[in-house]
Amino acid sequence: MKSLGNSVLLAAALLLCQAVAVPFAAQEVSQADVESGKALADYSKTAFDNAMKRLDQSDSACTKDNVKIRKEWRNIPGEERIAYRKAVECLMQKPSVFPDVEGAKTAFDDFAVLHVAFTPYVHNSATFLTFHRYFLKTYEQRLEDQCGYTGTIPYWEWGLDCGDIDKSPLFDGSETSMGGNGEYIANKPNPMAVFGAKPGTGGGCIKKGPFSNYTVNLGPIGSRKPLGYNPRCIKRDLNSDICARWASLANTTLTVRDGTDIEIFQALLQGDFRYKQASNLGMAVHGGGHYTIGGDPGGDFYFSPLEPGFYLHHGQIDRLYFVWQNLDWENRQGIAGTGTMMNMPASRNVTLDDTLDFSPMNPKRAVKELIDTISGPFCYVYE
Ligand SMILES: *[C@@H]1O[C@H](CO)[C@@H](O)[C@H](O)[C@H]1NC(C)=O
Ligand SMILES: *[C@@H]1O[C@H](CO)[C@@H](O)[C@H](O)[C@H]1NC(C)=O
Ligand SMILES: *[C@@H]1O[C@H](CO)[C@@H](O)[C@H](O)[C@H]1NC(C)=O
Ligand SMILES: [Cu+2]
Repeated sequence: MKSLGNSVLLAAALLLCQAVAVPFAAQEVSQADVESGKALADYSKTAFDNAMKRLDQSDSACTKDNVKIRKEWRNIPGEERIAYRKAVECLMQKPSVFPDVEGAKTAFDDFAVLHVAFTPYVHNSATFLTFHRYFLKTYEQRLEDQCGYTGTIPYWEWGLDCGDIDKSPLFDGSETSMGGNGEYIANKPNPMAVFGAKPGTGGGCIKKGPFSNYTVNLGPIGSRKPLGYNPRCIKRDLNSDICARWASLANTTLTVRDGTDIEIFQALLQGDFRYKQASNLGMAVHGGGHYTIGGDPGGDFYFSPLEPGFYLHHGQIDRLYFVWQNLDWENRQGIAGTGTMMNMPASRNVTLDDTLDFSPMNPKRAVKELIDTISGPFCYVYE
């Protein structure tokens, strides 16, 4: 129960905060701290602390005691990484909920079906961040409910691996990784040459270690029947050049720092060339992370959720959204944009009351329920 006295105190506290708060954009960071990742780590820490403070003050079911903490892959002990990988392998053995989709054989495949249906509406549009946030949550829930997984979805700080992606703890092929590179293929097509990128160091099937026995069932988008049953090996084409030029620590830091509002932030993340601030970013960090993995289905705009690394890459996108929001929570709960990719075909602005319908995989949710990671269907923060 709130007394008048408390309200007055609260008002005084708010006034005090306003008096001392420095507008976020005015904070200076040195070039050295941008490049080393220190500035990003500082943003991350501040956002975490701010979210925890909000948890202290909130009366929702999500509390400091039950909030889940999503972590970077290399900050997770080896046995927990193996548990995560095994839960994903388990999901690949569970039945699909889409009996009418010929190529959907497993509960893992279902995520591609969902993503493909939404792809033209949830990239370079108002719901890019909220859709993928709910998508990851749905995946995490499946791992828990169907495979007894007790951890959280990890994320992948791309910039830590741009020096040599083949040695990444995420993709080094060891038991504690999400599988290694594909076999080296010389003279393969290089779709990212349009961005000036060098070819990757793999390109063929993953021949040994985790996921070498995984069969990709659906896609690719260019096939005669993308949702048909098209079994094949998983291919990867790890690419340090793409990582260093589009997904470095500096690239990531500046995306967070220079995102003055949601419209610009999401444009910077995706290299949305309709905005002058993003017009020189090429594929930007979102594309950079995707094409650092590359291959099939990793490099497929529609079917990339069939690449197990997808969820760690998008974990990072969601983490950056969390960090950006919680650096200035009061001003960062909005959305911007329309309901179609690059507004083609032209459509109306999406509102917070519009919904994303994940049925039969998860209930329909209003966009406004998907803004905050510590309320509504969510209860997690990023460390
Ligand atoms: C892949 O399957 C073969 C044959 O069933 C098996 O011998 C091998 O250990 C499996 N490899 C992995 C990494 O699971
Ligand atoms: C990404 O960062 C690197 C340095 O880490 C820089 O050379 C490159 O220009 C940046 N790329 C973009 C698109 O800003
Ligand atoms: C749609 O949103 C943009 C800003 O994101 C705004 O400038 C424009 O006026 C809005 N259009 C309508 C019809 O509300
Ligand atoms: Cu997507």
